[in-house]
Amino acid sequence: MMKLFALGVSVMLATGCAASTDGVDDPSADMDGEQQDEVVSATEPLAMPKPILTYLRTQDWGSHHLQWHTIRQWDRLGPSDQAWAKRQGWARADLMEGAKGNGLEFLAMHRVMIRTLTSKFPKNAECFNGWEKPPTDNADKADPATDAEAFDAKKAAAIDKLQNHLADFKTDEELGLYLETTLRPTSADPNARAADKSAGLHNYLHYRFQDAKSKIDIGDPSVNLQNKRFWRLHGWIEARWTEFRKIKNLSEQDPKYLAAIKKGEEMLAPKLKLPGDGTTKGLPEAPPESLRKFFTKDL
Ligand SMILES: [Cu+2]
Repeated sequence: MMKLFALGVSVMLATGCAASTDGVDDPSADMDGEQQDEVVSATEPLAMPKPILTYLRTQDWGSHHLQWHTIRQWDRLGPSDQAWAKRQGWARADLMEGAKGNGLEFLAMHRVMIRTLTSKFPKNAECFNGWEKPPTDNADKADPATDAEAFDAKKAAAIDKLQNHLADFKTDEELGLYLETTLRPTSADPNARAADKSAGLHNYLHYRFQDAKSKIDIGDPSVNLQNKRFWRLHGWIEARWTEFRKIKNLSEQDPKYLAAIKKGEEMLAPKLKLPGDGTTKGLPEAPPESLRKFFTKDL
């Protein structure tokens, strides 16, 4: 235990995306959780700074994030996963992943998370800057892939499009869906896919870096918010969206945009009364493995 503590202190002294004490204002936070954050900090090289881990845990963002994704996969879930979700008090979302409207909500929800965390933890703002460009080399020094196969050529073309041809997209929605997922569900087929195989870079990158050995696996929505690589990916997406809106001269006062941001904010507000004894203990039942292994190759 002493060792873990010492490690925690040495990490605390660093700045930037290393660690900070911003936002630590609740000395009564429960010890179990605190210890859990210390273990993650000390054993996971990609862990976000500890105050952020503590914030994510006490606000139960992991459960919210799992819920966000799960209820948008509803029509594709098997009966036992649906039953589990219902027992957590969850219900099918109006828009499934890949349906028209889900692209903007995907961008907006992640924007709300990034803006919330950077305003609460300004000294760690650089944790959310994101990649200049997603790494495509399997042996990348900072972000080696867990996938043995070389980077998919169609997804590499998507990176070029997103880095250099953003103006080709017409709307936030088109950009969001293209980035997020290959799913394009129809009423007849919840598993229908986009004809354009360069779509879905986001899900592909989650898949490519997933790591079953990690406690903060980027492939597991219930824990991946604790992972720096998650924010490298989503920081990059965020920057691409910002650039797109700049190129198109789109205002943050646009009602459709504002409504999407508001919806994201409402989702994150800790207003959900979770079954059990409050908002900080997570879900009443641990999520099944099938929902924690979320991302597929999506080619
Ligand atoms: Cu993601």
